[in-house]
Amino acid sequence: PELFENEELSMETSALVEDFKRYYGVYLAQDKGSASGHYLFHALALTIRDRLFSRMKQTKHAYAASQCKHAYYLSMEFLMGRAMGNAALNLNLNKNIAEAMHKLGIDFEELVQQEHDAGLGNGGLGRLAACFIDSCATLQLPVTGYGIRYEYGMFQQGINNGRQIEMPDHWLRDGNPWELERPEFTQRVKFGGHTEYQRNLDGSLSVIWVNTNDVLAVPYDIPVPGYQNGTVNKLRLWKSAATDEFNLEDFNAGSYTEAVAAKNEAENISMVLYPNDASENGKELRLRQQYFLASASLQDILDYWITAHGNDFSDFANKNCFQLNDTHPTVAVAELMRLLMDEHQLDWESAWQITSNTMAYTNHTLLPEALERWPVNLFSRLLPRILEIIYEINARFLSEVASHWPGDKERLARLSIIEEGHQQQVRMAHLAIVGSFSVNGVAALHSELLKKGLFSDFYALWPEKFNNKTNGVTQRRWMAWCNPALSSLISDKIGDAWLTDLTQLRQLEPLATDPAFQAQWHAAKRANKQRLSALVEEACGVQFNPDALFDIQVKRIHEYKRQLLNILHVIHLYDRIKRGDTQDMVKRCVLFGGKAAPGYAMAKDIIKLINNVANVVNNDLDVGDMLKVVFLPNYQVSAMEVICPAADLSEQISTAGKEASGTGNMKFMMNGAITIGTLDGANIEILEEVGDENFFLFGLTEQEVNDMRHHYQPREIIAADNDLMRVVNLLESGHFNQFEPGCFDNVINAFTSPHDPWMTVADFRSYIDAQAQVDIAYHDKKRWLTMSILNSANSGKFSTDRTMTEYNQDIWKLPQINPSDFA
Ligand code: DL6
Repeated sequence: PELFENEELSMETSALVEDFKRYYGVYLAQDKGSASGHYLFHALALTIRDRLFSRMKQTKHAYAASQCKHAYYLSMEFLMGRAMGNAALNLNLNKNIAEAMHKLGIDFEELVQQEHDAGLGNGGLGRLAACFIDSCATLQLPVTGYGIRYEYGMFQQGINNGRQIEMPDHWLRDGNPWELERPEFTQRVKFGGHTEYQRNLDGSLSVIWVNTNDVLAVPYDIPVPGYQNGTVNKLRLWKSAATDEFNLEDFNAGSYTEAVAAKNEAENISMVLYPNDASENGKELRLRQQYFLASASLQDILDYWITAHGNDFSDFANKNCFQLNDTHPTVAVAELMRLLMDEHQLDWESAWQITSNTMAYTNHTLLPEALERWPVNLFSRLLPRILEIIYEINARFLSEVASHWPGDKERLARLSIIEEGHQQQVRMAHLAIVGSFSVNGVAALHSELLKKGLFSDFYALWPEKFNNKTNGVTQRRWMAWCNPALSSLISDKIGDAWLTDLTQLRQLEPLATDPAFQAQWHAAKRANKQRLSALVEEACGVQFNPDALFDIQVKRIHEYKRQLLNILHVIHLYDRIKRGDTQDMVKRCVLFGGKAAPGYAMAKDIIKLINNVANVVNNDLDVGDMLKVVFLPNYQVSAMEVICPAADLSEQISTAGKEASGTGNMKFMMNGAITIGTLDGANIEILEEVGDENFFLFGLTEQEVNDMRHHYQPREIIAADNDLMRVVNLLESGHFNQFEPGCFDNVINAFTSPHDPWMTVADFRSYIDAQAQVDIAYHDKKRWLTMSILNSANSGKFSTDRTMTEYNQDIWKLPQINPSDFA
């Protein structure tokens, strides 16, 4: 229905209305009366998309006209979430769209909810990539993202009898209105076969890689809008496809169907995202995906170069830079060498000069189980030419090491790209460091630990390569879009410059104790808590009281992140309530969310434990609303958009030295949650920014963790701590698993073992004490509100605008390009 017929609409709004009607009625062929959410969403998405693509074209022309340097962010994951709200905000069309939809009797906010999350990532690393490209577009930096267009993203998580179940996420089933297929830029990626020498006309030898099984890489472009600045950058995602060449032998032998079926192998490459965030799984398909991404992207970039410069690569390294998001795309080092030498006839030295001056590597983890190694025999079967090049890179590198440390055989073995052993392996991190001019960690502590520990030999050799780039998040999505209540309050007080300069939030500091401002802050927070309560009630059937403390831990489920420590605290609170010891205790609603890797049994047991404890606590009449606990299923980007604005307490409780940075910690801080955390990852920098009195610090330091490891006796600690003893007794008595005896034995054995790497028991007492301090602080509403405002006010450092500015100043060195200067 066209309501408000007489209302005067702006030109922009009228144009939106007209475009929407055309898409809905003509392109999608829908009738007025049959409004379905699906078609309404698509009609609006296409309307917005037109505006994105026209700016994307202008941006591309500006980059081409300026002949500027360009950076490429190569990542196996881009965890984009939903696009519509962000696009509307960044195009400055929020109000117009809401008006246009209102005119048509449609609720814009409801339409936004129709969108399926683009879950092309596991967690922090993938979401970081999404925040990075948002900030690059906002800073008007010529940066393109390259990734894989997985048919199935991160699995959908269900909970059945307390246990995680995984369901496929066919996010493309209803179509993706934000992408544009670009078949004209299709690339060919080689696999298998063998290499041969070929004599050139000038008598020199070159290598050819023959008899390969090729796969096509078809690009799909997704617009990445900057914040209200006319720039729209590009994310190019590759889909794999079979070549049309049938295996002729099969075909002629009458095996037509087998020949056609071979298509599957090609199409499988981009079929599914591997759902492991902190462990490598060594599957051949994963290596195929990595090479597919690296090869297709580099060929695309070289084609673009050649269009403008022919085969003259002399200026290539001055005009291009590749940022490798962890080791996942690191095979790009060898692939660029191959393309330059085998396809474009450069000699080794020239190709190496270019490669080692254009590649930059970011490390995201110290966990040994996440460090990628590939068996040499797999490489030799799948990528024989690439293995030859890696061997040559290694030989030259080791001779440099040998001249630096003459006679030091052990160091040679430690540094080698090839790990010896009963099965030789390619160490991808070593390839990345050798091939890159920059190596960075993602928080100050993490970068220090890389230099001191994991990469200390490399640091001794090339100290100048190492640097730190503390992570961030984009405040456009993680405040402006997801927390309109707080954002408009802030903008009313200090203006809206914080949207592109988050340090402006510091102006809130003097207001932190202002009673009127505190009241408004509280009202915004409470409305957000009500919104989250509705979500929790719908998903879990549990009522959260918006006046209770919202205590939240959402992130991947992993032992090092210690959801276990949190649930032990919950059991402790439950035990206190049952004993009538509720002095100084505040009402708490504890929310957990996150996915476990499907093969990670312990993480899945921890989910089960959380659900069983929740079940007991929530149904105990003695507990009432003193304590509520939920495990929110299927945690994803769009869920975090409701969760982080509503949090009071942010749980960042990893074992010190294990969390590289964390980025959820930053989202919570920005939105006024107070952190309870260890001295780990970026928590340390959060603490520095906000000060001791506005942070609940607990736990061993990284050094203390390592010292204690040698004489760790958790059973003795338990015996000496009455509260902990009671918690463990409750667990061991089967109180939370009366009908499933023994089902938590593995969990109990793990955290009570002297070999527990995560040292949960060691930090229990200081965690419980810090939580008691939380209760005291929350009792004092004014104090809590002051802390909350100061957290937000001091979160300026944690914008990816700052992070990207640092990458650009220290690594990429790109100019800022404003498309309107080239119009
Ligand atoms: O840098 C982004 C993110 C960090 O914030 C997390 O602390 C870290 O655990 C995560 N790393 C991974 C590991 N993946 N690999 N390899 O996801 O990166």
